[in-house]
Amino acid sequence: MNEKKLKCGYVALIGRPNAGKSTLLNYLVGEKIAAVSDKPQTTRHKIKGIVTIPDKGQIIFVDTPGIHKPGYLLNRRMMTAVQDAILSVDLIVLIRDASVSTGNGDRFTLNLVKQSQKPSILVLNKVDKLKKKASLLPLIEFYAKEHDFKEIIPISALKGFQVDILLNKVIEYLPEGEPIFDADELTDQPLRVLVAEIVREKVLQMTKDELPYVTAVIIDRFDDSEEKLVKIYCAIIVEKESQKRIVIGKNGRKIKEIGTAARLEIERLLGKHVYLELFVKVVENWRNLGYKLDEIGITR
Ligand SMILES: Nc1nc2c(ncn2[C@@H]2O[C@H](COP(=O)(O)OP(=O)(O)OP(=O)(O)O)[C@@H](O)[C@H]2O)c(=O)[nH]1
Ligand SMILES: [Mg+2]
Repeated sequence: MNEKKLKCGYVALIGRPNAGKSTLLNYLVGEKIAAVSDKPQTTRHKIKGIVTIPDKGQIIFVDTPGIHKPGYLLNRRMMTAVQDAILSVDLIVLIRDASVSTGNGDRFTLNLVKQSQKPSILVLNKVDKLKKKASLLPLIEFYAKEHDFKEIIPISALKGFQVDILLNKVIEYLPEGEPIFDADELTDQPLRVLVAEIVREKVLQMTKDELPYVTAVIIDRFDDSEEKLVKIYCAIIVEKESQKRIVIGKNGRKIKEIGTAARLEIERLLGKHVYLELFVKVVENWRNLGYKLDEIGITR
């Protein structure tokens, strides 16, 4: 018997805010498990996405918050999550938005990868946005000179372009091992967290300016005691009365819109009818309150 050994390992998805890490995670897993928005700093904690490939092995991807300069305690905890992920994985996938120019944040991010001394793959994302594919060349040259990446792979996480190539390369660099999770397990996120993140994503997608940064979501009650209907009571936290008014909107129109979009997605997730009650609560300065962050699930 000359059977090939199975591979299994952890892979961190790291990069600047908005690079497309969570979009890639969702594509890889084939389900929406991470919130995505066009606002930076969408992801606030580590999210595992599990991909099991029959006869080949299992890859546990760890989506992380986008790397930025932390101001509040919230942001410091987000950056601790990135460091934790880097330390605990077998392979790092650095995701770079190839449609924007290189800045100090990109250099800082690259340095984290270098310092980790872990094998790493560079993914150049959003190639669907590039008018000329040749514009990738200077970027490839820059990164190849800076660091010994195992692979440099252009992809589109949104369209799925070359994601299969990435997946095949990732598994090559993992250690041999038996799967850790069952093949039907897709994430480590409990249902309540998935639900809270759906609501937060809708707030992010449907509001602008400072709202995304100051919004958190807490599930106060999750009642699935009835066979066909799940009742969910959910608090949207903001920092000021003025922000509360924006989330509620004129005649409550905005919060109704957010609630409907969130409910439809939660119903798809749970496969049941959902009664979703949203209310907006002001908690001054919650981003600097350790106990609030613990309650929200951004622990350290
Ligand atoms: N055109 C295009 N847009 C993309 C692609 N990948 C992601 N996006 C968009 O980029 C934005 C940010 O995507 P996210 O997946 O939330 O980015 P992220 O890296 O997880 O961001 P943070 O969680 O804030 O660190 C969203 O509007 C996505 O739809 C891509 O391949 N092509
Ligand atoms: Mg994200």
